[in-house]
Amino acid sequence: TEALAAAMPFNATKAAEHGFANATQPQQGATAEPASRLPTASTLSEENGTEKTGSVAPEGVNAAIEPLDRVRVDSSGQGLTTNQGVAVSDNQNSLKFGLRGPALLEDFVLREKVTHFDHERIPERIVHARGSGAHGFFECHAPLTQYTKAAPFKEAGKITPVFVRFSTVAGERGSKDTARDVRGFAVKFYTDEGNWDLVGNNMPVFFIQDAMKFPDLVHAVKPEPHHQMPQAASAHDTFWDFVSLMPESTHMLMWVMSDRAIPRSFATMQGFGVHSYRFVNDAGESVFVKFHWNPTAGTHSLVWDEAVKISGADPDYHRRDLWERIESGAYPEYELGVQIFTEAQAEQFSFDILDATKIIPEELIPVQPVGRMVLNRNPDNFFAETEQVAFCTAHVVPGIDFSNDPLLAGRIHSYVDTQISRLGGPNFHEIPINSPIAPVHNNQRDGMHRQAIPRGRVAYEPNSLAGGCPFQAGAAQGFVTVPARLQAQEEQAKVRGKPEKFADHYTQATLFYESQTPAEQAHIAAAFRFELSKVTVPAIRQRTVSMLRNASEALAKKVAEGLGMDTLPDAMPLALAQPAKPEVTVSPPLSLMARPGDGSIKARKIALLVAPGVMGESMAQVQAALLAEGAVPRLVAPHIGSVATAEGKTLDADASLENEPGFLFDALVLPDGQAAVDALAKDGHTMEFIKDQYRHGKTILALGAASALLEKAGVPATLPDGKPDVGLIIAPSGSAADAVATFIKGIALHRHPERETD
Ligand code: HDE
Repeated sequence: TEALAAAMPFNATKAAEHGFANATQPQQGATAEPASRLPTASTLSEENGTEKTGSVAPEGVNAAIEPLDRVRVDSSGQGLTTNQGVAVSDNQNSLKFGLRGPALLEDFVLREKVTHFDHERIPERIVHARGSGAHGFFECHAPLTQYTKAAPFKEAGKITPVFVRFSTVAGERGSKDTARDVRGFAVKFYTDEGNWDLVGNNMPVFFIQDAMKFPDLVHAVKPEPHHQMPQAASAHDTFWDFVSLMPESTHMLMWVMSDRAIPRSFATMQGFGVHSYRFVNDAGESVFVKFHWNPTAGTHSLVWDEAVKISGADPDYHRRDLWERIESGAYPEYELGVQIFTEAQAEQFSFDILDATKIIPEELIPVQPVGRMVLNRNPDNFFAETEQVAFCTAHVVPGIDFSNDPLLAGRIHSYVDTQISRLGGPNFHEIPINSPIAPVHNNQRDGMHRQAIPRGRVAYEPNSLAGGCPFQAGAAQGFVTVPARLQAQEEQAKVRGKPEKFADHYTQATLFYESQTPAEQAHIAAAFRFELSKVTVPAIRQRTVSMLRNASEALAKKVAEGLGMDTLPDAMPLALAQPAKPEVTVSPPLSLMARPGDGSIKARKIALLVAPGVMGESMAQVQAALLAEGAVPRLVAPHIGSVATAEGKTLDADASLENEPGFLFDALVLPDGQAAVDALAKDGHTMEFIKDQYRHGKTILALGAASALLEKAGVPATLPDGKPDVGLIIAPSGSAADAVATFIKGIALHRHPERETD
């Protein structure tokens, strides 16, 4: 029927995959399938959106989803079949010769099932194996056509669908989310002029300057080859051996030892394109550009003790957070900013813009907001989408071009190459999550897993037999590489080497460290101390400290003290004796504190401790106020299930003190009601809960009788310097409704580092 044909635009003979197998045997004169049997367009995110949890993905906003509909399988109400569409009568027993007899080779149902199973795994990514993905859209603020003809920036309000994958770098596919590591921030824009992949990280610089060193870096950070330890960690000999012999890594080490390496959420970290790219406009004029993603929720990280504990209690912490934010309608959102500069400006900088170990301070070239990205839809299937998505720096569209950054050059090769082995051949672009929404027409043919069925006898160009099609698009439509600038005569020889400014390895490491708040500086020192304490070879520790002396004497001293070194080793000799004077020596936006966010507490997880005898009314007031702000309050009790309140009602506890410990929450409410307080005071978990919340700088609201719990846990009433602690709110009985407003403001500050003493 027409309705059926419309629902299966690509291949009507594959109806079973579309979830309505009966349609393969249409009855004479049959009418359209009932609507309930047609493939559903909704994902879990849509189905689970409720009034309570928030809105659902706006209809029609994501054009990249429609092509995926073609391959969506919805088995509800369907019978089981083989891959050939043959109905399976018995999915419990293999075919045997008699009940106790041998299994038979002819059992194609069993063999197909097991053979498929045997091949279910594909090689994991050599780096960035652990990742989580989401669909969304990019919306352009204003036309950027003065600089670029790239499709997403053509007009105000233009929507381009995206798929984003966040990842850690070093760990394997099943490793913990909260490892100290760089985070990948890869965005696939399905533009109407082809796919553009902006494959970035959550830090704007990198360890090395030249692709030649990438395999060495990765071999050094991965688990050591003889015993495969440690997993998802840089705290081991080979990593520090390598980086301490590569002083160009000093700047990146500052970032990785900072709280940036342990984000609270993918929704609260920045993203960066890292390299200088080019924008190209219609006239073929080009400028350089650096890309920045800034989270609307602000930047917010964990503290190390918290990250370590979370990795045990919830290794999927970031994946779960991303999923739950989207399911509840608290969509992660980021502003895209660009730093635009010319070749002439670049020549004046004290650093080389082709060097990926350098940033361009925002004071020098401001970051202009150009659009926003919203992640509003969870994938239907992790493997089909998040695992099979293939990002490539080589995927650019007209209007975007490369710079000569030698690290980028290596990447342009590597990503396509790695997909060929990871996804089993050259046709990975046909996997639904990778296929562009722009039409694809060329003379490439065959290869493993080919999906398209090209028609006709012509697979070459020029041709006359197909009227010259597909024809060359020409310079007006097609991608035209920006002609490289002519270089000075002496630079034109083939060389293996680097420009001189690449040899300044420390100026920007100093800039980063000097731009941090005291608490952040303390965390950096603690991270170096932690990592180097795991290094077993003293010479490697020494060499690292001698390298750090060139970036910051103060930091080197703190780290040396932390390692029990009596004297500081000599500073490492400089590769460039007199580095150029930097334009900027302190850059406040480099601190995470510079981006507090929009003040919202959406998706924050807040523990409301309860026990029998709790004053239920006051808890209900706090709970309602938090829900109204889009936060996620959870009632945590000595055990799950019902809890009797002082008012003779019951509450239903969502979690127990044991299965959801304190460090999994952003804030804490302690209950009023003497009996509840007495019961909680007896439970060792309560004390751990409160201590962790306090130590990790979380906002705590103690209602009425609960102040006794604070005392028992040894929580001081004021900060170490005697000043009031704004993150600690003690509300007398009956004042919960008033206190909750202060509590919410405290949570919006993310954390209270001024408490830290350890
Ligand atoms: Fe990657 N990188 N990389 N990288 N990278 C990969 O590609 C590589 C670099 C980044 O979620 C691989 O599909 C080389 C910088 C992200 O699927 C591989 C060099 C930056 C992801 C590869 C670099 C990145 C990858 C592994 C130095 C930040 C995950 C699997 C020349 C700007 C993408 C894959 C995803 C993944 C190579 C350096 C970011 C092997 C050779 C710098 C976010 O191709």
